[in-house]
Amino acid sequence: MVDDKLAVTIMIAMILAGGGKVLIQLVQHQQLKNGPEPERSEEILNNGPENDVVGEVVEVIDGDTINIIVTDVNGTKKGIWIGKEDTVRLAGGIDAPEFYENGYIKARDFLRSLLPQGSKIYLDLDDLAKSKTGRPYRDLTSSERLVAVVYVRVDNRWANINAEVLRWGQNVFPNRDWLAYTDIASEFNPYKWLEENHG
Ligand SMILES: [Ca+2]
Ligand SMILES: [Ca+2]
Repeated sequence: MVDDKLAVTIMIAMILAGGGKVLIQLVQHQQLKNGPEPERSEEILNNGPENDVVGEVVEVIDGDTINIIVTDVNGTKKGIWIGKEDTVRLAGGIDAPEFYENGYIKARDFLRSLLPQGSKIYLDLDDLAKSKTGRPYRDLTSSERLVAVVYVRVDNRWANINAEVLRWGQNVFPNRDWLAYTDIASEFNPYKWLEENHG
């Protein structure tokens, strides 16, 4: 009873302080930590694709990397925390241009147009990805970014952002090798994304 009152007081204080949705979710998450497994959100239960993580776009870094804030995680996926920022690398071996390469700005801006700041996104984590230190779903760089297919809901359909980037890239910069990392283990097949009528 006392704990409940305290939690409510903290939440009200945070709302008053303009702490925002994420902090409230953090508090709620803390409360659940010692209790039973929290119920999954509607999006994760009622999935189209495999929704392992729900999040919001904080920033598009370049044509294949984004920063997100995690708002929900499928409980079986370890090492990802609600309320924390994480970096996501588009899975499937996709490689957009680096800042010193031709097409960098255009590729970055294309991804920004698909994922404006605050966009709600759904991640299908790459179950075969593993960092050098053994963390699952993460890439081989020292920043150990999450590797995933990013989905957004457009009306009633799921848009696969990885597929959109790959198709756009091959179309606009056909001389670039957009699939530079297909030798790294992945559960996804990017060549399928290039087939006609892929959703
Ligand atoms: Ca790149
Ligand atoms: Ca997966």
